[in-house]
Amino acid sequence: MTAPSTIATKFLPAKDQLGLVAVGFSGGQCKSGVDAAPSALIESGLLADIQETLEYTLYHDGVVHGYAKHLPVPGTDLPLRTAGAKAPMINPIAVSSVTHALCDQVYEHASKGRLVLTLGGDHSIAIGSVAGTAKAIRERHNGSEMALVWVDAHADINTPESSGSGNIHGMPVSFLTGIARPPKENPDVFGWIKDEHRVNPSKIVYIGLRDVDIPEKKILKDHGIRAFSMHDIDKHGIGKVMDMALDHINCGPGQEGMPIHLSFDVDALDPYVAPSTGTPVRGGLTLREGDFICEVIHETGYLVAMDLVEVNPALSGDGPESISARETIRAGCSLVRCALGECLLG
Ligand SMILES: [Mn+2]
Repeated sequence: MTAPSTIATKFLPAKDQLGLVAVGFSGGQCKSGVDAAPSALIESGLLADIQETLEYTLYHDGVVHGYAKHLPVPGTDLPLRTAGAKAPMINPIAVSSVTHALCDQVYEHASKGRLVLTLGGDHSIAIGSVAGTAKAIRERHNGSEMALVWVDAHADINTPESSGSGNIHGMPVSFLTGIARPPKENPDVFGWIKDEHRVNPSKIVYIGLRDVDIPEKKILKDHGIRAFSMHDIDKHGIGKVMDMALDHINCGPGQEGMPIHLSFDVDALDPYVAPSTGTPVRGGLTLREGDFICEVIHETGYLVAMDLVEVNPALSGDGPESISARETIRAGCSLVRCALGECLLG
């Protein structure tokens, strides 16, 4: 048992108003099943915990969105080969239009001062959720930027040109920062992203990286983006890494603080605790390290939005599918509860 959080929020008018968007979308990558995650998370009792134990007022339309009316006619969303690309973008029109619709949904909650929880879906959906939060924060706080904490095994910062797979779930950070622009070959693809939706690369911090493509390493270096890999966590411990991460985004003790969007890919956790995910990488975060990241972000009082993505109940890792999925869903629910204020004592 736990009680509602006692942490005061700095960038939200009330600390107990939560908007939820459930996104059943898998088009940013090629494995089916990740679209079933929101239902699985909800069926396991996540919303009851949020409302009854953590005492949030929940704003949710009761729908796991499939975005049927936003999807292109089957057979028309052809792979988009951009000049110099190794691989064509897969499902470019679908991902662009679904993330645009999600941006509007998240904005709707965030503009009313609600904390927004987006349950994915694959990580391409963060293009919509982060964009919607960033726009609302700018409007509500006199043009203020927000910080983006990206917890992931991967950097997800390929451009359409650098990507080896063409899967857009490996590109969201490049579109959100403007490092990637709408492709000349079809400017409608992510043409809806404007400056008001974007995140400043200097306000991004990565945690948990361990599978970063060579072109992505160059992008991170060229743009001076702060990243804490598993090596850093091994060296300093997760406590010190979180101190350094918050310091970088001006959210440490004595600093002014800024709104934080937490985008948590369940594959940041070690496959031992979260096996049911599309691109597992060994050597990841323990469950406690993942929960700790979420607890620390909650304790700042600056959290304005969270994504939980890439839970895929249809994938089994090395174990029986049902057990793997159940453990991964449990881990995902724990991360969300910690970010929303669950603590071990009190
Ligand atoms: Mn990711």
